[in-house]
Parts: sequence; C-alpha cells; structure tokens
Amino acid sequence: MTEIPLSVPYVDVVVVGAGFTGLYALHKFRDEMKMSVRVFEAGGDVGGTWYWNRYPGCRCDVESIFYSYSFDEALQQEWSWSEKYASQPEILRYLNHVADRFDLRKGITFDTRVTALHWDDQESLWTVRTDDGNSLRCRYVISGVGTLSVAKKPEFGGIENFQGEVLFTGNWPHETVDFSGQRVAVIGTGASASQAIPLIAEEAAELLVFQRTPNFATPLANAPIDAEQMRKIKEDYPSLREAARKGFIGVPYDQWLPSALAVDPDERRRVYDDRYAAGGFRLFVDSFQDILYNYDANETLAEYLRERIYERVKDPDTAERLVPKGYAYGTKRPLLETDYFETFNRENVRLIDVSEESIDEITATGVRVGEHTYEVDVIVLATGFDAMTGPILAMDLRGRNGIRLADKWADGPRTHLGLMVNQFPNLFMITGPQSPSVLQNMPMGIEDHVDFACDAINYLHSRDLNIIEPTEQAESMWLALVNAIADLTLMPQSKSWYVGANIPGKPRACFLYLGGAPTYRQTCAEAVAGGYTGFYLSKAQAFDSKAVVGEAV
Ligand code: N01
Repeated sequence: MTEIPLSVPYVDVVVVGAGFTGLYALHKFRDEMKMSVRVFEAGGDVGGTWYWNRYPGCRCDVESIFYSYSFDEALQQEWSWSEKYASQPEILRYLNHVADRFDLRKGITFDTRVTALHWDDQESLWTVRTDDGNSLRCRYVISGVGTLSVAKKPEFGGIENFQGEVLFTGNWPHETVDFSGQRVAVIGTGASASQAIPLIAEEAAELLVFQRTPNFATPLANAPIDAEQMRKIKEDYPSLREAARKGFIGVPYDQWLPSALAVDPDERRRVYDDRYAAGGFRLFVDSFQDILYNYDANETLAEYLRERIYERVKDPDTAERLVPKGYAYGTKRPLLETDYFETFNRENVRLIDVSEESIDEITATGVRVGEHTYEVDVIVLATGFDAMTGPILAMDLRGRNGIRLADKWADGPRTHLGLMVNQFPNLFMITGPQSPSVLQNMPMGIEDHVDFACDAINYLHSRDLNIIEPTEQAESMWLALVNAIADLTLMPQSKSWYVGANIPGKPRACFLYLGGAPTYRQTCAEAVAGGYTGFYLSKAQAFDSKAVVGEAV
C-alpha cells in the first residue's frame, strides 16, 4: 500500500455524489452527527440523476408526494408539488431548494469526480482520490453514486463519424434542443425513450424509432395537483409516509389480491381495467400478487396489455411489432407512458425493428442496418446504463490488502444487505446492489440506508469503536437469500438490466433484493437489534486527525 503523506487532509466522512443520497447524507452527518464531511460531485450542481437526465419528457414515475424526502417536517410543509408525477425540472428545483435550505453547497466540491478509494490497512482510513489530482483521507465513505449513472457502451461503433448531432438521454445538454425540421433517430425503447419519443415526435420532421425489444407499457395517468389537494396531502403526510413504508415498493398500494388464477375472467378484467386506468405501478404491484411469480398468472396480464396495444396502434403491422412476446410482464422494467403508443399513429413516426437484423454502425449520415442506411440529422441514444454495479466499479475501489472490488465482484456482486462488503470496511453503498434499490421508491430507500450508516457509526462511537465490516459468512448467506428469492420470481428468466443481461460480458446475477421494502427493512432492523449481527465491529489504532498538516475541509 502506498504511503500517504501526512499533508493529505482528513475528514470523518466522504460522500460520493450530490443527488438525493449525497444531500441527505451531508445534512445528517454534518448537522446532526457533527462530523466533518466532504461531498464530491462530478456534475456542476446538485441533483444526481435529475441533473444529468434532462431529455424531453423526463419525469419520475413514482408519485411526487412519495418520491421526496420525509426526514424534515418543515421541508415537507413548505414544498408543494404541481403534478402527481413530477417532471425532471421540478425535481431538480426541489433538490436545489433542499441544498439551499440546509446550506449544503459549501460542503460539496462540484465538477470533481472520485476516481479511486483505497483502504489503508495501517491507518484504517480511506484515501479518496479525485480527478483534479487531489487526495483526502477519511474514516467513513458513503457511496451515493447512483444505480443508473454510467452509460452503457453501445454494441455498435461509428458514433464519432456521424456528422450530425448525437445526444445521450442520460447526459442531455442543458440548452433546449430544437428538433423542428430535423430527421431524428431514437435508438432504444426503454423507460427513457418512451418518455422522450412522444415529445420529440411533436417537433421533428421525421422520427425513426429503432426498437430491439418491445416493452410492456401502461399509462402513467399524470395529473396536476391543485392547491386544495396539496393542502390535504400536507395535513396527511404523517399517515401517508407511514402507509408508504408498508408498501412493497415504498408506495402505499393496498389492493393487492392473492392470485390472478383464483378469480374468473370477468373479475380479472375488472381489476386490470381499474389498475390500468389508475396508472403508475398499480398493475405491477397492486393487482395480483402471483403475476411476479407464476407464469400463467403473468400471462393473463401480458395478454391484457397486448390487447391494449392492438387497440391503441392503428397500423396492424406496427402494432404487431410493438407487442412484447416471449418474456413475462414485469421482468423487464415496466414502462409508464403518456401517449407512447399513439405516437406511432403519427405520419412522421416510423418504427424500425432491429430485433432480427441489428444496428451495424453509425455512419457519417445515419444508422446502418445491414445494407440500408437510415439518413438522419440527429441521433438520440437511449440505450441504457451499466446498472447497479457500473457506477461503483467505475471507481478504482480497493479494500484490505489492496483487494480490488472489481475482482471480488467478477462473478457478480457480493454484499451484506446490499449495503456493505467484506474486506471493504466503513464503506456504505447507499441503494447498493442486492438491496431493494431501484425496486423501491428511491428517496425512501436512501433515507433508510443513510440512517443505517449514521446509526451504525453512532453505535460504534458509543462503544469507543470505529470500524464496521460485514463477515464473509453474512455475505454468503445474503447472496444465497437474494438468489433464493429471485428464483421464486420470474425475474431471472428475462434479458434485463436487473440481471446484468443488457451489457455483453457482464456477469449474470440478480442485482436486486426482491423480498420487498418492508421485509428488507425488518431484516436490517433485526441485525441492528442483535448488536449488528453479521458485522465485525472493531477499533482502529489511534489516528490523530489534528496532527494532519493542511486545510481542514
Ligand atoms: O434504459 P433501458 P433506459 N441496439 O436499459 C435498447 C430508469 N428510468 O435509459 O431491451 C438497439 O431500459 C434496449 O433494447 P433491449 C428506469 O429504472 C426511470 O430507458 O436491450 N437497441 C432498450 O430498449 C429504467 O429502467 C425513469 O433489447 C439497443 C434501450 O436501448 C432505467 O432508468 C425514467 C441497443 C435501453 O433501455 C433505464 O432506462 C427513465 C442496441 N445495440 C428511466 N442497446 C423514471 O420515470 C440497447 N438498446 C423514474
């Protein structure tokens, strides 16, 4: 291990990222725990996902009143949401408001990417390196790098040869993009594309949508929230939040029925019609419980959704190509859309099926598929992310004895509770792989995980300790549990980013804990109640931070 000169400054906690996680963690550690904290953020401002994803139509498909912080009652009372599902600009305004309200910016170093995190066995400290060439030492690291923040490298080449403009949904320009009069290609038909396509279609002269796999998509059913509704919500916040905590994905749905196969077709149809019209994730986690576990049950819903597509898309050939087949509903991220299917009824929109003949390359003038080049002026890449593990592994992360996280995770992630890793002490991965993560209302999962880290550190300090690290045995048991739950579901059968299948060469594993947020929370609470069962707690040799030469951060 390289020796770190004493001139490298020290803080108690380094937080990576200034999205929902980083802002809350900074407030919690600095203002409540009175610890010294430095946040590093690669972007030019706060917001994380909501800073980078600025494509037209970008919005959150979890209800605003749940997709927000619950930790501060005054914050809840002063902020009003204008829509049931907030748009990206509104969420970004909210996060800016939070940053100002809690005076967080001074704790954040912007435009600075963490490149390496190395554990120093002698000092029992992390050394954090950033892309401006600086280093910092700290006792604890909070990773708030996000789950969908590293773009997937497209399988096709030639992007650099394109003479027009190439745009990435996940790193969209800050200036408004004017598509009027343009011939536009959108590559991909996932959640991002399905939000952008209807709006780009309204402006562009011609829109070509390149689809490799059709997705199940259901209405979002967005609506404005008026002043009276918001007043009532604010009054009810305590009970709404409490109910949300009981929900499988952290939203208070409570009409889940046991089995799609236990009711007659009329009743099934009634339930599907009701949830389809209600919008959001109601079909996914508030219709019948067995659709995620039983293929026949799932097929009843899949067939219902196929019929809706045939109804909504006028051209039968296009409808046929938009209809998902060969995999179960919900095993790829269900899309929540507004006018997505109707967009394909427009004269200026064409669906290009690349399921059998794939995109070969981007040329100077367009997208080449086999012998044919589709000539366009702008290409929008909505091709997804190296999800869950990509953002953590993008840093050179080394634990005890220099072990690299990338090597440890060569066959897939190994964690305890999706939060911590054996041989990587004092590193808390907020909404990490093998936690409920993206299958939970993220701000709620983030608050839970940051609170876990704070409580653990308080517990350590109250016993004059300062190191927490999961045992290898706990990690193996967690892996077995995550896999066992996944195997009960239909999830592992599909080629989705939930199981790493969207990236060639990525290990196939279940990257999510699928037991639901309440069970997960209870498991974490039991570990805490047992005195952090599954974790080693220990004390590092004395480290005199006052002896460090250099600026206090
Ligand atoms: O990415 P994706 P995304 N040739 O991976 C296609 C969250 N999110 O950015 O399915 C042709 O889902 C790929 O095809 P296939 C949400 O969790 C949330 O859309 O691999 N096509 C697919 O159609 C979401 O799930 C919100 O065959 C290629 C698409 O690109 C996650 O972000 C909004 C291709 C990628 O879809 C990621 O969504 C938006 C190729 N070579 C996103 N390579 C909310 O509302 C890939 N594709 C909260």
